[in-house]
Amino acid sequence: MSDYDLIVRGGTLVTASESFAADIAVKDGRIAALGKELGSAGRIIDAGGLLVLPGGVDAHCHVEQESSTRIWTADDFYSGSVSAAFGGTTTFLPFAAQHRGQSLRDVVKDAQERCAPKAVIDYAFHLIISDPTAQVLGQELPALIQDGYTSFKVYMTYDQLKIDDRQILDVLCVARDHGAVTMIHAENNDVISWISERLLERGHGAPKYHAVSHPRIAESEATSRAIQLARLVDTKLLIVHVSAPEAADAILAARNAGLKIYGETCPQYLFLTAEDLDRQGMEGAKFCCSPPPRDEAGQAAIWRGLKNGTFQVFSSDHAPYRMDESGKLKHGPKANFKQIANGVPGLELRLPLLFSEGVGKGRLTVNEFVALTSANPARIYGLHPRKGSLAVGADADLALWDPAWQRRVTYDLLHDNAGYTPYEGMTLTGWPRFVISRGRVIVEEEALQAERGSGLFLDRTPEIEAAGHREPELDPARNFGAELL
Ligand code: DUC
Ligand code: ZN
Ligand code: ZN
Repeated sequence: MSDYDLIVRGGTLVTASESFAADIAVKDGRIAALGKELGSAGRIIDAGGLLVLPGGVDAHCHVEQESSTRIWTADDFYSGSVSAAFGGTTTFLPFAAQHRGQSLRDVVKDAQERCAPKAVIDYAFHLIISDPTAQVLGQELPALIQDGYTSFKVYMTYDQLKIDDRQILDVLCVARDHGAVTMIHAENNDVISWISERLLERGHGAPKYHAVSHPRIAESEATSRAIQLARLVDTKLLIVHVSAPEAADAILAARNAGLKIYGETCPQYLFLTAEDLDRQGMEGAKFCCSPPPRDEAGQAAIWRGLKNGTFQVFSSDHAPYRMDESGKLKHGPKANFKQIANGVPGLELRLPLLFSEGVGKGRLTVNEFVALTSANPARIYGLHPRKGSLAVGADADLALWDPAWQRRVTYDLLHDNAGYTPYEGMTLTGWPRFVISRGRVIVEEEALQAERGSGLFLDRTPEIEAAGHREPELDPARNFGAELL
C-alpha cells in the first residue's frame, strides 16, 4: 500500500510569491505534503527540469453561450474545457448569461445542465445581468449569491445587454450587501453607436472600422464613470478586458487612492493591433472583439499595467465564433463591422502566450505570471486557497511546465472549435508537459486523459466587505453619507 496516490518529484515549485525545489505528494485529489523524500506513491512523475505551477484559472471565457444577437459560441463545455486543459488551465469561469426577460434561476439551471456532463476541468459560473428587475435585484440575485454564484458581469454597451448608471448602482449595492463581486464591460454605448452610424452612412463597413467605432475615449470615459459609481456606493468593482492606456491609468489611480477597483486584461491587447482588423478581405473579422486591439504603444501600456499593479487578472475572454454563417458571418460574407460577431478565441494559448512573451522576455517574473493567471483570479473570485495555490490541503491542480519547449502555433495544434487562431505563426517557448486536475493526470504526452463530465462545480462563499477606511472629508463621493445608500 503506497503512502500517496501521486508524487511529482524533482520539479521547481512556483507560487505567486516564491519558487523553490520540492516534491509534491497527492492524496485523494489534494496536495498532502511538500518536501523531499516524501515516501511511496501509486505513480511518480519525474518533473526534473519542469516548473510546477498551480493550474491556471481562467476567470473570463464565453463557452456554450448564446450572444445577445443570438449566435452560439463555437465551443461547448467539452471542447472549451479540453482546450483550456491543453493550455494548462484547470479551472474556468464561463458565464451564465441572462437575456432580457429571463429569470436568473432558469439561466443558471440551463448552464449547470449543459456543463456538468461535459466539462473536463473544474468550473464556477459568473452571471451576466442584463435585466435587473425588482425581482432579480430583490430576490433572485441575493438567493443565488447565497447559493455560491458570487460574481456577475454587467455591460455599459451592446444594445441588448447594457444597463444604465442607475441600474449599475442597484447591482453594485446588491453585490456589496450580499458579498459578491461585480465585473463591468466599460465602453460608452452612445459614442460607439453614434460613430458607427456615421461610418456606415459614409459606406465604411469593412472590419477595420470596428476599431474606429470603438475609440479609446469610449473605453476610458466608461471606465472612469464606472469607477466613480463604485466609489459612490463604496464597493468592489473589476473592470474587465482593458485595452486602452487611459483606462489603465484610471484604474491605477483609483487603486492608488485606496478604492476597491480591480483590473483585468487579455492576450488580444498584448499581441494584436487594430491593423490586424485591416487584413485582406474579411480576414479582419477574425480579430473583431470589443474593446478592439489598439496599437503598439497601447500594447506597451498594457504590459506596464501587468507589472505595476494596474491589473490583477489575466484572462482569455475566449469568445470563439467560426468564420461562417454559424458565427462571425451570420449576416453573410459581406457583413459590415456592426454585424460581425465580437470575440476571439484564447483559452488554450493564454498561459503559453504570457509565459513566452512575458516571463521568457523578462517582462514579468514567473511568480507574477502565477499571480496573474491563477492565484489572483482564484482569490478575487472566492476560490482560494482551494485553487491557485500549492499549499497543503489545496486541490492538486498542477501544470508541469516545460520552460524550454518551443512550438510554432498553428490552429492544428489547438483543441478549440473556432476554426482559426489569431496567433497563427507565432513561436512560443514554454508549454505544459502534464496537466493535473485534483490529482488526475488530464493531459500527458499531448494527449487527453480526462473523461467528459469529470470536472466539478465549485461552490463559493459570499464575502461581506469590510467598510472602507478612507476619511470621508478626503473623499467627496462619501462625505454626504454613502453608508445610507
Ligand atoms: N467582447 C465582449 O464583451 N464579450 C465577448 C467578446 C468580446 O469581444
Ligand atoms: Zn465584455
Ligand atoms: Zn467577455
